[in-house]
Amino acid sequence: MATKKTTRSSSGLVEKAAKAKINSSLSNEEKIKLLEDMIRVRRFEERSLRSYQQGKIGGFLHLYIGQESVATGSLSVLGENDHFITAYRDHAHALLCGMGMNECMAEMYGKATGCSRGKGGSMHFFAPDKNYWGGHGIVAGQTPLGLGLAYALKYQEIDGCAICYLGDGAVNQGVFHESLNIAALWDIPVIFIIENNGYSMGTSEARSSKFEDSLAKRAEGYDMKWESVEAHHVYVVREVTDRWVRYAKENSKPVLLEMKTYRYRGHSVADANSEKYRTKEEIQRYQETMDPINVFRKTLTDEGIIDDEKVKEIEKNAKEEANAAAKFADESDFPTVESITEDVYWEADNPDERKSEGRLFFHS
Ligand SMILES: Cc1ncc(C[n+]2csc(CCOP(=O)(O)OP(=O)(O)O)c2C)c(N)n1
Ligand SMILES: [Mg+2]
Repeated sequence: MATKKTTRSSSGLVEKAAKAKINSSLSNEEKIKLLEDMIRVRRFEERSLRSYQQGKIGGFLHLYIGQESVATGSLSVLGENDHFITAYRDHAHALLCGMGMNECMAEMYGKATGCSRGKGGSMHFFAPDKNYWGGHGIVAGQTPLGLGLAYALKYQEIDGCAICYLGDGAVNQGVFHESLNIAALWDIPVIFIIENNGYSMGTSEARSSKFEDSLAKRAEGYDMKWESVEAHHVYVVREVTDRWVRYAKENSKPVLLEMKTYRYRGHSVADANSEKYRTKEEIQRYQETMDPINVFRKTLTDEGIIDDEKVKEIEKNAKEEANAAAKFADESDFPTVESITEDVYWEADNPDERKSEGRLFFHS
């Protein structure tokens, strides 16, 4: 059975997406909120970069700057029974599902007030109460977990789906293909979204992946639907995600989507070569013509919904909120040495309910 869905490029795409009900039904306030969401994410990350440079944040810091339309658009169409999971480039997803800047910034500072009590850092933001299952450092490690989230929903006969985000570099991992196979074989309502920013760690998509037309086309080998889009405009991301979320839920089927996007910064802030494996001009071209915030700001200006004054106000609030979060993180305490084994194993925290045998820690 043919399951092909062709790659769609940007011409006419935005106009069509704007007319789709999921977007045309938005109020002016809701549209402004989408812009505000993207600006908040960017200002938060810029502030975290400053803290990193000041030596306040250790470990890794992978910035999402340039990709904001993808998480903002796709998460904005999810319902209360829909769950999601991503890799280590996880800050945007956290803020967009309602996590606060304070708990996120404090996590990066390694403080006890952080969302993972300072034990996870930038790559391990979690909020299961908001259906956000992290924040994972092993490339493609989140793909069988995303599959499992959707499996659990199906098993419990809950009308929901799971979105599993992954990078373009993750598509060559064996476990991703195992996940696609089971998802298709067992009709699991999981939507894999490849956030294709063109690069993995120090190498380009073209140098590391063999594909024809689109990375998502690999879904055909699993008799699975797929679609590939230019994802710089938040309306496009919303239209595509909404359509496939409905398909996944109504038919209990998996989907593989590719959202073409771009990251301005290095792979992590430790990547000193981010202008060596690509040209400065390439980065500049994206910033000037496809920046998700500028692109959407222009749309809202053309629609007569927003003016410079309002944007200034949003920018100011976002910066102040991010600065306040850095202050909060700075003033918070580090976790105590005694708490080092807490929040690692559920059974260690709940010894009376423990059912397994053996040692939970090497030295206990
Ligand atoms: C299994 C595994 N192999 C290698 C690494 C090192 N590593 C971290 S990120 C990365 C590149 C992934 O790139 P991509 O999937 O495109 O995601 P992006 O960083 O662009 O968001 C690599 C190789 C890892 N974390 N896990
Ligand atoms: Mg990538």
